Amino acid sequence: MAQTSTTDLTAPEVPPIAIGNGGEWHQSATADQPTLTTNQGLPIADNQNSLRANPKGPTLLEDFILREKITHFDHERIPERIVHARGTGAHGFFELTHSLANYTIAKVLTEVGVQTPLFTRISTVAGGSGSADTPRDVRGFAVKFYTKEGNWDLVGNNIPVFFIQDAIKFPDLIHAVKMEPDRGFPQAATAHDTFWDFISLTPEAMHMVMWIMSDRTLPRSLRMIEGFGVHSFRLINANGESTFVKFHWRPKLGLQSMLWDEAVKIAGADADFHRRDLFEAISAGDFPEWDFAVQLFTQAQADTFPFDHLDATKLIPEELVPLQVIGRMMLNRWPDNFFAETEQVAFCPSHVVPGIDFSNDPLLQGRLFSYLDTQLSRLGSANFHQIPVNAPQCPFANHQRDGHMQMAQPTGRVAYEPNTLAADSPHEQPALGFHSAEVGETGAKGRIRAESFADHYSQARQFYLSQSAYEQAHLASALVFELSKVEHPHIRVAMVGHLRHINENLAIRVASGLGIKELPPAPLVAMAVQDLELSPALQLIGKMKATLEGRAVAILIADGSDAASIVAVKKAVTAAGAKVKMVAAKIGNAILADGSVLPVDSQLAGTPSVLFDAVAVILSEEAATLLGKEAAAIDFVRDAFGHLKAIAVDKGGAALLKLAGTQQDAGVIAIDILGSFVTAAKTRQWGREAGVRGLA
Ligand code: HDE
Repeated sequence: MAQTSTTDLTAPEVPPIAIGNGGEWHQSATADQPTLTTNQGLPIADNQNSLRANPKGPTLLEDFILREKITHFDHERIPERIVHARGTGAHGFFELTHSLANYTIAKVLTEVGVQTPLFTRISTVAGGSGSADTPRDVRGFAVKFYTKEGNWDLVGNNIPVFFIQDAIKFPDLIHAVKMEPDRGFPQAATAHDTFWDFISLTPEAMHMVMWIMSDRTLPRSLRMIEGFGVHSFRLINANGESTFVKFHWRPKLGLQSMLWDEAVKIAGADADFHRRDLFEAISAGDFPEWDFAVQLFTQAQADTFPFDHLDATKLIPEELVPLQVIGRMMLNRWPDNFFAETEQVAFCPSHVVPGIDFSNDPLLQGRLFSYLDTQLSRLGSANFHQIPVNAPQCPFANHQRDGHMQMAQPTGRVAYEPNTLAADSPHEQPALGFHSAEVGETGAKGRIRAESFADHYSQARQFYLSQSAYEQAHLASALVFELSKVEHPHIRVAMVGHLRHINENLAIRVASGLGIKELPPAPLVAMAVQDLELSPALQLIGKMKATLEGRAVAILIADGSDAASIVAVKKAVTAAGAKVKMVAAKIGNAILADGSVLPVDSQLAGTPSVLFDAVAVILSEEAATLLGKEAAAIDFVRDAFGHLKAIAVDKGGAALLKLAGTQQDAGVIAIDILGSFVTAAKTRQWGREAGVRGLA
């Protein structure tokens, strides 16, 4: 159900409405209002009626105004992205805090203090553009830096590894995950046969499977996700020496995820939950921020890693190569127009600047082709770089010309280089221009996967074992949920076989959740699974920040609630950085016990507690009795408890919890010890989980 945003809601002064022939309404223009025109600039006198042969007669073909308007409307849509169709974006800047001048000549990475404008789009992968924000899915994390030396697009994800090692498998992966072709469902979901069929036949995906079944794919807010460039890239310095680099974004608000049950319910309560959250934060001046960090390493170091860094199904643990924070990104401006900017923005991993180059990662190599290619069918023209959101913000010039929707109007007779006829025409610049890293290549051509890409399970094991017990339980339960939606038993069994290579106990938990009595044999492996050192940095709960910054608290109230308690809760949680909403059975005003009038922000039936991080329930005892008969109120408190949230209660609040059959625990806190509530609200009541949910 739709929610209103934090915009100026005061009614504008509207000119009077006149009733014309047939009772239709015309809003007459004031002198200072711009005139409505056709695309040719013709002033329009009547935008309510088409041209008809007589008042009840047919519409005339002659009506060029109608035809122009409808024709434009008919062609309003462009193809949505094949993957990552659902996304939201914002403008901002990148500021470098530490120079990488020893490693690269890229100005964006060497000029400390300079702010580089950028546009960032965060997306889900599988769903269509109209799908919900909260399915279990990877989030795309694409940043276009408008640098002085051209656009640099860092097109990454919120997970540091990928499903496959070679680009040639990408269309199969995506066909398997998208809705099944014969039935047209499920939308935005991996929990179906074709996805798990493909995965069960693709052992290289097992590490990514651990990540997507973890809570990483259920972010609480897009402001609370990490971003990764995934592939190794190269930095090239002034001497032409190159160093490998992995790029990372780290959210200042810390990582936080939803529980699966919350994600499911939020999809119904507010399908735009993430988009709205980002919009509201930026509108309120609460600008999301990420640290930008790099892992730098040489070929000699890479040779000692127990995996191949060119294999995108592997990550480099932070414990092996520490992250160096070198800058920050802030998103501080919402686009003026969703279509013009967020929909038309075209990211391409091949957009780099001098000093940044590609590695031989075969997945990256395929991407270098795909993104430019897809823009041609999505944006319809080789001139997509002229769309304002895609255009470099530095001078750019070459001799490419013409094409659909050419906006530039070059002058002169020269459209080639070299030339002697136009001294001021663009020429190549060996000193300033882009140079590829000088890398020697030897060996025989062939469709061959390197031996070093053969280990598919060691990092999957490392990931699973590095998680906290709560996260392991969520991951195992996610696998049970997903595989229980798979109709073909042999696919479920095959997946359990793979899990045995990752961790026997995980395989047992999942098998038991799926009712598989006997563990299937594990598939043959090309390479023995290694026990890598655990990496606590891979945890999510471990990276949560105990804070209410960027979080939201609901206060459930009714007529007769205690004003002083409401004020005290609001003050305490606002001081800790949270946004507060008053929720009541009716929108409008509540008349509190002391006779004061308090505006209500949201109606209870449309505002379940899943939309908040913590709740307070402040009610008179009569109101509690009344709300005890209201399913939405019972769900409100029962879900808050089931979702491990801190709950502050006064006497009436406690009575409602009792009516909802909710237990008491350390996370249910009397309103008079507000400090404890604020502390508890900054995290989840993890200890409660075993008592409220049967996890695998
Ligand atoms: Fe993409 N991917 N991808 N991808 N990808 C697209 O480009 C592709 C991959 C990622 O907000 C498409 O403009 C291939 C990895 C993001 O606009 C398309 C392969 C990673 C976005 C495409 C991959 C990504 C896309 C669809 C395997 C993380 C959204 C529309 C070789 C590092 C960008 C478009 C935005 C979008 C192809 C794998 C991230 C079809 C062939 C790995 C964030 O070109």
